[in-house]
Amino acid sequence: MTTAPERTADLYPTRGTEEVLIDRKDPVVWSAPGTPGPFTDEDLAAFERDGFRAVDELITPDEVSTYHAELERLINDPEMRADERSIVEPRSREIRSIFEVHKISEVFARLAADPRVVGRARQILGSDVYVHQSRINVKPGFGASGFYWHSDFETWHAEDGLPNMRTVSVSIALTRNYDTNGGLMIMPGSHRTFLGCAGATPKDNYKKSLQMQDAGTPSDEALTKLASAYGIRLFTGEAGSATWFDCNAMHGSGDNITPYPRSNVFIVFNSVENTAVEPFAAPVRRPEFIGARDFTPIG
Ligand SMILES: O=C(O)CCC(=O)C(=O)O
Ligand SMILES: [Fe+2]
Repeated sequence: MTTAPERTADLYPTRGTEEVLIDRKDPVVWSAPGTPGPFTDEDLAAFERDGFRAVDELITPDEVSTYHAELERLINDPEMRADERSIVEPRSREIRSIFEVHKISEVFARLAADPRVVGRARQILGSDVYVHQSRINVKPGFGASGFYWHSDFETWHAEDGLPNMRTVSVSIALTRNYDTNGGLMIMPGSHRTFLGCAGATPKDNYKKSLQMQDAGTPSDEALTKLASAYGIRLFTGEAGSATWFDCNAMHGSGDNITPYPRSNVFIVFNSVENTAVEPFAAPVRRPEFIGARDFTPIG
């Protein structure tokens, strides 16, 4: 008797002919209440409800100086500029993002493995975790472009093959995030609805999408519906503050036309019980510096 090869069911179809809204099929907080860690039960309940949780001083001002100096070193390093993991602004040609900073830099590796960081990720995901992606988003002043509305999970599912919503991001501010310099906006509660996007994924989509998102972009109608239902929250905070957000939260950020850079480091943790399979809606996998295939637990 022959058996068909094992396939992971696709709980979240996307990139088809039509845009679809589907209820979330996965828990938001995967650990049992009372699981020890830096988050309190109240924090976890708020995360479950809103799809995010802000932490005022995740790292100290001294640590901010260290990490910010490392960011400056990386973006001013000519070798880094030539590296495929650096993404430049289409207009100014300044560095916009550097991927895989936890592999490039020992300093950022330490941050990704810090118990204040991994401990929270473990509490949310209810298991050991590994880094699916890390990046610094520099957002220099005077015209850095924003990130159009998206759900990270939509892309990670379609293009990187993450099966379930068991992934969480932390954005740690390394400069002050004002209400004017392109801070992160999230629709609270939007993490409960999956927006399957219309349109097939072109090959090598990632090259374009890292500068400007196209495939995987929600329609105006869907965004209007979600914003009317959930509202929009803007995150501000001192350097050292952090925002934890669910992989399916609808989020984005505007351009930064102020003189004040908005530089954050993002670390994405995935559960070791949700490792990547083949992409669900893309012809090829993205490179590993964007979607990791090394599932070694961190911390
Ligand atoms: O840096 C931002 O404002 C948002 C970035 C983001 O959503 C992402 O990197 O997926
Ligand atoms: Fe995102």
